[in-house]
Amino acid sequence: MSRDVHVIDHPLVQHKLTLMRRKDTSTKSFRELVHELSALLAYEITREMPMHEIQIETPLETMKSRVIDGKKVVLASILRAGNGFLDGMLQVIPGARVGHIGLYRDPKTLQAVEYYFKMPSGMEERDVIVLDPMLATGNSAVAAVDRLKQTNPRSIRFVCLVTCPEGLKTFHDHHPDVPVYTPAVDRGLNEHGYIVPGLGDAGDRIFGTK
Ligand code: U5P
Repeated sequence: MSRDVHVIDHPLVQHKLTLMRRKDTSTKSFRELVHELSALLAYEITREMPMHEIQIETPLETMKSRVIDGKKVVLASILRAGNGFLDGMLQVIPGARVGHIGLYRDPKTLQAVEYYFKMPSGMEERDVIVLDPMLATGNSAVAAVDRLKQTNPRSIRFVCLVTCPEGLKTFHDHHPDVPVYTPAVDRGLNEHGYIVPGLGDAGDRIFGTK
């Protein structure tokens, strides 16, 4: 197994992922499930965020109480499937900023090609959570994080729904410092670069485009 991989084994997460994997799950259900699941993932991923104490006043006394450090978190969505994570995560981290990274996968070479990149200002003081439901060959994730690192964020985490050993290896060969959070590490990739058993094309399933 690759370096920094956090497998999120919570029963609610695993149950919802099982429902999403089924081929007879409708677009409507799939979208609802990705929404519910992403809120749970956001909760797990933010578990170790740095905090500091501030002084506040309750109706009875002053006290010191903890808040999250630094500027607002950035949710960096790899278009288009990453957008499926946004609503659920924003429910848990409502103040988060949202960045977009447009990449498509060349069907022949399976290499990621960038067509859009927009992040908030002040990245040096921000923690970034990169969103893509499937870390498959890892090429998109590597390209997205390569590009993100040019903005010098304070930290980067990567979150997906399903990944595989090949994708994790490629990703961590390039970015050993970026932890991956995932509910599932599947068997591998097929000849078209799809994760097996997987759940199919995440973008098509979220947006109903197949
Ligand atoms: N992808 C899927 N399902 C798979 C494999 C890949 O939807 O089983 C899509 C995802 O949308 C993701 C991209 O954005 O391909 C990741 O590809 P890769 O660069 O990791 O191979």
